Amino acid sequence: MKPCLAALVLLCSIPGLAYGKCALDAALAKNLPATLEGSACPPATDPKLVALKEKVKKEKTQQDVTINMLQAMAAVEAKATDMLEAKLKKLEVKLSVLEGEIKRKKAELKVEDKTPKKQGDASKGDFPDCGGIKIMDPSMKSGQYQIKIKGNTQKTPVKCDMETMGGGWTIILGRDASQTKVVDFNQDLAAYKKGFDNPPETNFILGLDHMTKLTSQGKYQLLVEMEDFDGVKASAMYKEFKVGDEASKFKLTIGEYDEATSTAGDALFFHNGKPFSTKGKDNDGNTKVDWAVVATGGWWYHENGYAAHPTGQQLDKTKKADMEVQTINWLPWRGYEKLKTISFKVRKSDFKLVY
Ligand SMILES: [Ca+2]
Repeated sequence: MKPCLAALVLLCSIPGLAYGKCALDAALAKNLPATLEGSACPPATDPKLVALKEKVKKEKTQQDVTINMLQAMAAVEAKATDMLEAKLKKLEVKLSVLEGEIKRKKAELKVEDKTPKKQGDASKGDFPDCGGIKIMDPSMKSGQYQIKIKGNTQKTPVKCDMETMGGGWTIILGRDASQTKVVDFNQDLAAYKKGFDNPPETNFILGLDHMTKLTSQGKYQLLVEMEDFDGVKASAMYKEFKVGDEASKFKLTIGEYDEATSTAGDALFFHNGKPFSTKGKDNDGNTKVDWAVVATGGWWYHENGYAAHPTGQQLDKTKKADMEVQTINWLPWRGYEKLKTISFKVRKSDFKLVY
């Protein structure tokens, strides 16, 4: 027996391992130049063969990703249609309710609120979130503050939005692709647990551990704001946002999308109930695609990828990613077209300013 044939027989006798490999080699060898033709078992280290195999593997991954991208887009479009139909029905009811609402609000304004202001010192981190600081002193401006999240021994530096819709928003994620300082969001679970770019500037995420504790302090609503590269803005409001603990793989809970105040379309329904995935922690439920690796971010990836992707690469207008699933996106609004900015802000549902 020729040495090569002997090696082939030996390799192919290992069940489930060598047979597929040899069969693939043989199939690939058919497309190779004449020098390799007829070889029963071409050497595995042949650079042409290795490159070919790599190419086939890459094309397969790209194919899987494309199929999933289309499925995600279809789900988003179906949801948008459903929502439009529901909206039409709701509008009629709303119209009749509005009059009563206006009367009620007018009456409320006349009643003086006797609730005492909360006492404390914002500079000492006496408050559990930005809403607490704003309620204590409504004159507080947007910027960096220290908060003391229940269950944490340390204070946490956070960025607060003290203006939008009454203010009091704790910003848990911020992206701005136009910034020259680039922050890498392709990080592992340890980094996402802790959060990065602290204290927060423009491209940052509050740690998952902090998100878990923060959103356990009460019921929180979520405001997502975004802007494209033409300066057009959109937003999405959700009535609930909650992050589970590490045992639940930081499971995401997303409440009802608030159509009345939102313009960007609902993307987060797609991620509701999903665990968090990062490189090294593939929890997306898709056995063929490792979405955190393919999309180069950490996120509550769905088995078909994502409908929202604020943790994509920080790419300015002129720059391109290797794959379009690697950018900052909000599918119902701009599809896979990359966005310039996006931010996620949370505030207690019962937030109310006391003047
Ligand atoms: Ca996967």
